[in-house]
Amino acid sequence: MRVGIFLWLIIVSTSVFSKEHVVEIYKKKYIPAEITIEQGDTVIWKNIEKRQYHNVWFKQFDKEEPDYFFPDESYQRSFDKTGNFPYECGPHPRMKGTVIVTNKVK
Ligand SMILES: [Cu+2]
Repeated sequence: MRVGIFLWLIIVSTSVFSKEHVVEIYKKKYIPAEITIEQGDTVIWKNIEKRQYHNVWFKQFDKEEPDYFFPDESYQRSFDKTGNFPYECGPHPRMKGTVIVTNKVK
């Protein structure tokens, strides 16, 4: 019984404390290009261009290129494992970024 409550508290607190981070896409750049987050956090990429579409392609996760998203649209992904995760834009391979996922501070 006590263990059940304890586990429930852990689950609730990790979901409350997981954060969302925004990366803007403007003039064919990810801003910021490098972002450090904690395990369980979510990154939201927002396309704030005038008319240019992009995508966010983690080649180690996605064999197929993800769909493009257009101005005022966004794309998001959560990260459960620690590590450095580089990504790029399929149609613009010079656009590159990295998500660094660190251990959750207890
Ligand atoms: Cu692009």
